[in-house]
Amino acid sequence: MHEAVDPAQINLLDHESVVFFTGAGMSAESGVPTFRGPGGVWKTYDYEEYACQEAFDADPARVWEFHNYRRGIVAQCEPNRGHRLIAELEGRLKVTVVTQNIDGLHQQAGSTHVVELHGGLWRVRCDGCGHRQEGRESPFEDPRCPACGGWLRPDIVWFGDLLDMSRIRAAEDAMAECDVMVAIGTSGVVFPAAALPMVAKQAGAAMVEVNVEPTEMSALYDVHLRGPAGEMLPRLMERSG
Ligand code: BJW
Ligand code: ZN
Repeated sequence: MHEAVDPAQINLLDHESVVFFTGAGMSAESGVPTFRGPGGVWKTYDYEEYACQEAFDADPARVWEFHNYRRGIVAQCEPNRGHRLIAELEGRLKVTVVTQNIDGLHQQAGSTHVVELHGGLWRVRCDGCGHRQEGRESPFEDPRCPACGGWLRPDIVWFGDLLDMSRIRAAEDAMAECDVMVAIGTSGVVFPAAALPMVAKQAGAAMVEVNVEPTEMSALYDVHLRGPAGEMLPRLMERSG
């Protein structure tokens, strides 16, 4: 059962369960570049050359160079105030983080229920033999599979890759059961991830969008907090008296 929520009075602490659906804007205040907009990754790098299986098959070293550049950036980044507030909420209500980010900063901040829809920057896999490994080497110097000698690829969901079905299900279940769904720092243009919040909406959750600007998905939300995540998130936890 979902209670009716007055958008002006929304306070996460009055609810039992919340899903945070996060995108690149969540980590912007940590120094991780977003994908779209000014300074975005796709402004400098064409994803067709760096973030799809065809690009990797054509020139794995080039694609690895790009991912090593990103490892180098993320290795220097720390969770920000927003990541920490979300992690701290776990002690007070049921919190699930459904993230499109690959930087691992939610987990680093202490969140324990994190669904990584688009994989993880620190994991690699061999599609030849199924070998998987994890580690924070930066750069990752020798992307050859220790088991079969084939190329290891980043365990990231590139364009055209299928998302892991068990992760989609976990995300849908959390969305269907939550009282409040808070989308933070996502442009809402990449599918199927962008469709997941609709599950929460249909199930009657209160819908909150935190973003520095309106997005393709803004109409889905009841409450819009316009500003950086680290500044807006505390407002969702303030006691009004
Ligand atoms: C702040 C802030 C602050 C800033 N505080 N806010 C339906 C229609 C058309 C196409 C498709 C479709 N369904 C599927 C597709 C194809 C494609 C797709 O969606 N394309 C669209 C672009 C149109 N999808 C796929 O290919 C997916 N696979 C799939 O569907 O398989 C089946 C299939 C196979 C073959 C053909 C067709 C279908 C896989 C998608 C994988 C996405 N992967 C990436 C990159 C991984 C590589 C890497 O990282 O190296 O994941 S793309 C990139 O975008 C990354 C992100 O997770 C994802 C989402 O971006 P996000 O997080 O929203 O970031 P931004 O930059 O877009 O937005 C940042 C936001 O933050 C902005 O709104 C700012 O305002 C805000 N902000 N600072 C708060 N401080
Ligand atoms: Zn292998």
